[in-house]
Amino acid sequence: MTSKTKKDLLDVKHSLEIIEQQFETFQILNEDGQVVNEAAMPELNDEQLQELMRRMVYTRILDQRSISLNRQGRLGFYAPTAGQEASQLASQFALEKEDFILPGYRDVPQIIWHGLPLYQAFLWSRGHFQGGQIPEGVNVIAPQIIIGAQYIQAAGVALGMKKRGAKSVAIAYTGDGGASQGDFYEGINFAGAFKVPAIFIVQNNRFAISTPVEKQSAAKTIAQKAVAAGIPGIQVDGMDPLAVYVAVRDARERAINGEGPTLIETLTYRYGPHTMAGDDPTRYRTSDLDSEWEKKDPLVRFRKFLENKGIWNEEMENEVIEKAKEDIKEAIKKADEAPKQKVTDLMSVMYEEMPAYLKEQFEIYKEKESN
Ligand SMILES: Cc1ncc(C[n+]2csc(CCOP(=O)(O)OP(=O)(O)O)c2C)c(N)n1
Ligand SMILES: [Mg+2]
Repeated sequence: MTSKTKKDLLDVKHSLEIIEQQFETFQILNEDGQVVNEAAMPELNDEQLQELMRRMVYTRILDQRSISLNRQGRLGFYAPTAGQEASQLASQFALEKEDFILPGYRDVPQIIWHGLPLYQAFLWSRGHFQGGQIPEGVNVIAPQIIIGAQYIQAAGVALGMKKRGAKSVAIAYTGDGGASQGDFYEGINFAGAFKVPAIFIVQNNRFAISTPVEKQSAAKTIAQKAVAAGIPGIQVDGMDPLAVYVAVRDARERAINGEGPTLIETLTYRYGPHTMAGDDPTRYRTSDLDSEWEKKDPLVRFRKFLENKGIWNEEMENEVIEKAKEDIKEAIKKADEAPKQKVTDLMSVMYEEMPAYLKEQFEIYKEKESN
């Protein structure tokens, strides 16, 4: 037996380095749309691959239209999504309808593709209560504004699923900034301890508003934070839809098989501002960094991949673009038709049983509103 010297035992820096080296970025499609990891290719047929592309193209248009609707004053809160399509849509694509999504404010596309009608997403943006009334059978909650809070809620939802013996998962999304929050650690720790079927996604778009990820944490990767919780963690090329899909599909399988939660860090980038509330990305990002990431664009690389396979062309893409524009026009019209929101609406949808002090106020507002 070789006995370790005191120096070896205390070489904690080396131990950290060994852990960090384990977290290499998982990729299947490179920037040119070439398969660089054949062994990891998912079993998706042509129709499924086309559907994933359709969703990404559609969502890019939705982003462009939402920005312009916001500028016209026809939408309220909006957090741009362009650049993050692979990270958002390929992860949702790996889910089943019975899975439950707990999104952050930038994750509206995932809940739309999980079944939330578009006009309700627009109403949510306007702060209208009907935007938060999720239809029966659509397993999502309204996007969380409190950074990281949905991680704790996801651990709870997943615990509920486990207790019921359901074959489904809870999936929560946050950002790199979210991974610096207490709720992040509590959520993954609890989920690990109770071995619940949860998937925790961190979309690392390199910035929490203006704060670069290097200033948020000394950790080399966010994926390695899984080690402290005793759960698997993986860092994925978040601009590669196939890699994101496989990572989430695998995590889902483990969760369903009773093997507990997974933390997935997707390396991605938001092309636009943090939100439409007025931040100016040129104050905290260089144009060099922007163009470095634009070269990794998920739509460009997936389009190349599909075109090389002969299953995508300009006509198909234009069809999706037209459909998106039409849907958006209709949805915004429907959102406009929603009744003007009253204070009493907010009160009556909040509680099943209204507390006495609110009942009093409710009567006062009802009186006011009837005038
Ligand atoms: C608990 C809490 N603290 C601060 C804020 C203000 N805030 C809103 S967005 C944001 C940055 C979050 O960045 P990140 O998690 O990286 O997500 P991204 O916006 O990049 O998708 C902050 C600090 C908040 N909403 N909640
Ligand atoms: Mg971020």
